[in-house]
Amino acid sequence: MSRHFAILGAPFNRCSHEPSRENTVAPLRRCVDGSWFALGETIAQRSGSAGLHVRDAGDVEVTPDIEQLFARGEVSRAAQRYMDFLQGKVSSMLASGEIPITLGGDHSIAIGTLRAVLNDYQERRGERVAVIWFDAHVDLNTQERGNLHGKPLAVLSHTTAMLDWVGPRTPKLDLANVIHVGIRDLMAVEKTEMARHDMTTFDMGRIDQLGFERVLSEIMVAIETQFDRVYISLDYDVLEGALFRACATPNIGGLMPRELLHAVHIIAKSDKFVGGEIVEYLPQKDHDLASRELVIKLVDAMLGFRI
Ligand SMILES: [Mn+2]
Repeated sequence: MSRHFAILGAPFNRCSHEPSRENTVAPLRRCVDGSWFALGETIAQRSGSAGLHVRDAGDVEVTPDIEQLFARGEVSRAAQRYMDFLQGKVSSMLASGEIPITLGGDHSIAIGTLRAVLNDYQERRGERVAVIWFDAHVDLNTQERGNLHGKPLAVLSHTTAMLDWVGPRTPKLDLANVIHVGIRDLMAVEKTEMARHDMTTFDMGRIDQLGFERVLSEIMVAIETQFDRVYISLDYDVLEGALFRACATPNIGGLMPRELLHAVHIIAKSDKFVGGEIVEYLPQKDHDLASRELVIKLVDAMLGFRI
């Protein structure tokens, strides 16, 4: 089976706990001193392997009119406008049969990418999409206050208090289709929501009890038996925060690179894999460049490679 991947940058970091105007994707694309890795080389190396096509689709930029909205303090409208652009870009990739791999950006960008995925697979084809959410947090803050990067699942599932984000034409993500992996930090309001919905959650305590391989095999059985498609939303902060601190919210007690690379590789090799994203990585905090190399390896794992 031939697979066509499109690598898309979504350097939107304006709705995080530590907002920034920096383009966090650009440094991944180019060679830097002190690191062997660059995204461009991975794309060139993998494209043309048997049946595999990979292209760099460039960035969805924060346009001057969005900047103007931010300057006027209209954060919600600015973010909605960006998500509309991003959704349009991902939709056109899906329409041409591509598998989008999006590099954030903070986790709010999942609103744009997943709306495109849900429109195409769930609304148009009537299929059930599993969303594997690797994260230290559940990102289900339903309150008006707080940063958008802590709310993508509240917005996508229409359980948010931010009603202007949800309209009759926005696809609704059923929280029963989300499998959380790596959770270890919850808000009270999120605990309430989790109790209300039938969610599958492998928090770090459960992962340590069961062992990671058993957790991964349970996830794969769920994908095989209950879903038509699978999408990966990967927040960098799922990683062990004592070592991997190149994000706004590092959190100790998380996954190690080997576990995460293994899981992403196994899931992305499934015929049901329709795309993924890696979010929240901040190159300006990545002093030894280890995280840069890991993020590029995670992209490679999404392309189906471990070596
Ligand atoms: Mn997140």
